[in-house]
Amino acid sequence: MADSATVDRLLDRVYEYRKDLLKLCHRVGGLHIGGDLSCAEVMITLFQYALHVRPEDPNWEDRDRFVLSKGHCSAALYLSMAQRGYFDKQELFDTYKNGYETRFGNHPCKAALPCLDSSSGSLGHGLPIAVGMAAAARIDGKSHRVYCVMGDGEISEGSVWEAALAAAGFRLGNVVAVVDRNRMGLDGFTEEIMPLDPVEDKWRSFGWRVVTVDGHDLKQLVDAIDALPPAEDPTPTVIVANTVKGKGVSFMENNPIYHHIAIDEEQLRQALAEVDAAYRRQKGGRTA
Ligand SMILES: Cc1ncc(C[n+]2csc(CCOP(=O)(O)OP(=O)(O)O)c2C)c(N)n1
Repeated sequence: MADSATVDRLLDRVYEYRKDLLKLCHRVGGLHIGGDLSCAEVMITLFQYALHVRPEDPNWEDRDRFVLSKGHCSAALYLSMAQRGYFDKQELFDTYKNGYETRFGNHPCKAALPCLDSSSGSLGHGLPIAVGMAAAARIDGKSHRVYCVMGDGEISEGSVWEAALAAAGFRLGNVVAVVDRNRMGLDGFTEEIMPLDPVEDKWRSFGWRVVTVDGHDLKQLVDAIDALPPAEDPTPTVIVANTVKGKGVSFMENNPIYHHIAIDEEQLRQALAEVDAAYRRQKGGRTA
């Protein structure tokens, strides 16, 4: 069971993440802000609680692996990694570019940033990569886990389901997938574009263990991590995290315009004020 000190620590990290994300979006002239905001609690729980890694030794061979399959949300990854100590946040703010000229491009590139476990950006490839890593761990007799975060629009890619089949078929309980179930893709709602419900039944029928959580509830996320079976288990796990695209900023929530966009000074001010107020409410609620 998640203890309140852990949840409180993660809450502070999520607050910092949301503020940094909004400032970065304003500064660099556009991010995939909606999907970066929806996966905030998922990313912070993974990077601040779940992942056994050594940022000072990023190639440590027994580390857990992490693949951000929804690679368009690179800012989510960079900010989570900066908080964990992989690199300096200031460098990210100074050099992030919509391109590949820096270590911090708008899709993660391992050639530019070797501390990543994988490049990503072309949707539908992250889970196949993660399954390959997990199969390699089995062959090498290693007991680390491989985590993979996907978008829900993304899972309409056929390659996701080939990988799902393989993970169960090869008995890879060392795979933990998280679906950021914000119910939106690039320009609309998943259930109108390519219906996924009942999404849990689909994963179950592919032989996966399925856990459904409120993806903005840190306690539920921590409990889901704590309840993972040992990596040696034969059954892969998927955590379906029900989230809201644009979470935390009223004018962004469930609004397809905010899939990828820049924000001006006034929008930044309003967004930061809302994030601030929500944080104070949550903190007050926790200490009352
Ligand atoms: C193979 C592929 N097709 C199309 C795109 C363009 N694209 C970028 S983001 C996106 C929508 C993704 O939706 P979802 O997976 O739900 O991500 P989220 O809503 O969490 O941002 C699309 C279609 C892509 N990156 N890769």
